[in-house]
Amino acid sequence: MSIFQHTTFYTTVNQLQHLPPPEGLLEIAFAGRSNAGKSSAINSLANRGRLAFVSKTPGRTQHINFFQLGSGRFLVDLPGYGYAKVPAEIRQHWEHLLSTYLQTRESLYGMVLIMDIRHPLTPLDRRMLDWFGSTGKPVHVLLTKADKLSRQQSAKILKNVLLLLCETYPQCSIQLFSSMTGEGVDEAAALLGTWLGLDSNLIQELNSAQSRTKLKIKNPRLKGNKTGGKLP
Ligand SMILES: Nc1nc2c(ncn2[C@@H]2O[C@H](COP(=O)(O)OP(=O)(O)OP(=O)(O)O)[C@@H](O)[C@H]2O)c(=O)[nH]1
Ligand SMILES: [Mg+2]
Repeated sequence: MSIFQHTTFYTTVNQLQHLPPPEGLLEIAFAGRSNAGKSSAINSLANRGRLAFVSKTPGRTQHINFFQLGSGRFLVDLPGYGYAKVPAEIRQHWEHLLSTYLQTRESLYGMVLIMDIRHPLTPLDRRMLDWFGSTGKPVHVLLTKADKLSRQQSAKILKNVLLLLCETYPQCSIQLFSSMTGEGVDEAAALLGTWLGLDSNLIQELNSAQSRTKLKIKNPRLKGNKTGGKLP
């Protein structure tokens, strides 16, 4: 079972002042070019088809979306960058939102940078690494859509990108990933689990808290709920 199995949608934010207060929270942000596969990666980690909104049309995630795991831990889906058809005004707003969030958010533990394996390390990806690199926080790169290339091609790109990253961003790690085939999902989940301090005891706690909630929802007529079907 995925350790992110019980992730649920929490909130969506389009203004810095609406971010949840950071005290006591721990977050991992998913950044990357529009259409690279950020929302799909969150869904794969949570082992859920439709948690984060996925679309063939680039630019679909336009807000900062928070998905909660429980115990103040969150996966955060960021708006994609590099989508040419976005009006300049909105693009500037996103840039400000993203750069400020990535550089100043106290509860942000690390960033998952999603790159389509066929277009790795674009100038905007490097800019993102520059913004975030200054924080000294860890970055984990997922080379997504690995299913689109042969094993040999994927391995070659992985090696090249790793070499380039090592030179400039020593706090980076990298792996192959595919939301389509599930390649690399367990590996990524294990690393991100350690970032969030999800040891086996805590995972068990989160799972049983979730089962209790499910039980409540499945039995709306349980003691204390006289109105029946209406859920909290
Ligand atoms: N073949 C393949 N397709 C993928 C993979 N991951 C995502 N896709 C497809 O790529 C498209 C974009 O995926 P999203 O997850 O919506 O991408 P995003 O980065 O969240 O995009 P924005 O929200 O626009 O920034 C969708 O059609 C997905 O089905 C993958 O690993 N393999
Ligand atoms: Mg998205």
